[in-house]
Amino acid sequence: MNVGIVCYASVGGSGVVATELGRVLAQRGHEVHLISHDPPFRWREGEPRFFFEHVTVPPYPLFLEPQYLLALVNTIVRVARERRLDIVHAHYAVPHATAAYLADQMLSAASGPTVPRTITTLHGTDITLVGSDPSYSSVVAFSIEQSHGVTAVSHSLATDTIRTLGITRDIRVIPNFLDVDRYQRRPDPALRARVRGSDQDAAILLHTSNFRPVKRIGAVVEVFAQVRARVPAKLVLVGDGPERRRVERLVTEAGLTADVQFAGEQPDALPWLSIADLFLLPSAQESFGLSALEAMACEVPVIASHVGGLPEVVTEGVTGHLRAPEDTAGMTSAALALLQDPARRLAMGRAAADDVRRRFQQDTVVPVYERMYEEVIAEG
Ligand code: GMT
Repeated sequence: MNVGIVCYASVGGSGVVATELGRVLAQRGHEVHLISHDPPFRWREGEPRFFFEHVTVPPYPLFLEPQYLLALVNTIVRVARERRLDIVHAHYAVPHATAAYLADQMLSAASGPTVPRTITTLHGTDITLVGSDPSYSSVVAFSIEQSHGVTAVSHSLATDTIRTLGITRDIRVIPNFLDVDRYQRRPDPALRARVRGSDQDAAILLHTSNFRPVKRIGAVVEVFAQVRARVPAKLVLVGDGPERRRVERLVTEAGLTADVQFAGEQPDALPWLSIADLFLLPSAQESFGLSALEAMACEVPVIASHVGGLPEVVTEGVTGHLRAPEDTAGMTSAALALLQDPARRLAMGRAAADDVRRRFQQDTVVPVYERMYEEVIAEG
């Protein structure tokens, strides 16, 4: 098949999933065109059958706001015609599902080769935060209804979409996935020793995200401060984003600067995940929690919020612990119990990696997307 994948290029779960899906589809023999405003950060030039199509938004002094949607629709139509796309797969509904719908209308109206079928994958904030905002909700709901196929990354997100946007069509749940041959714990004693510094007995707690308010990094620091009061520990914060300065201030005010390291945005989180003893994700909302899945694959038990799709990823007491988002005391107790029982923590880490292999590996999940493409093409 010839597949156009529309996604965001910025560091964020939906762009990562879209790019990895494209990569695996290309490896499986399909021709894949990633359509975005910049090369997605996981995309590399030169991989066979895996191309990047740039959306150019020309500036014009009259426009105070860039006309991204129009440029995107135009690019989808161009790529569909030039590359004879069979599928346009929009990742993140806002505004990609709308762009796919408009492109479909244009291509259907013109006589020409077969018109690609459209699929929208819902990732989370496109529904829970952005898409359900009254400023967008009508057009987002309409565009989702008009897609020839719709998927959501968790049952929780599918339910939220039906509840908040009143969607009536079938939403298929296809979970996020990982390349488990790559995502494995790869111990790096030098990095671990460097993070521990003068405290070589310290446990390492880790959080990775794009530092947005929904991630509640203040709660990460709070849990860490309470853990640190009881056992030697270090906290590594991987990523960057709007909350960074505020979190830096919190760390300074709590007198924790010697024990908290800001690692910044990392092209590869694997070395950091591989030195961690626990992963913290106390988000206010999380439709799936790809970062938790990455931690699990690296044998790191997850302490997270019991929200959204996280209970579909983390199994309470088996691969991690889930508490109400505001229950930082509960998260602290769960973290301390694991740190004070290394055998249990290690067993939980191994169970987590096994679970990722069993339920979330790319060789199992990507064929489900492939079958869905075939189905929507057959229905066309
Ligand atoms: O949450 C983010 O920071 C980014 C966001 C995105 O769309 O890029 O993530 C959402 O999609 C990810 C991939 O499907 C999910 O793993 C995240 O849970 C989801 N984020 C939220 O629901 C807050």
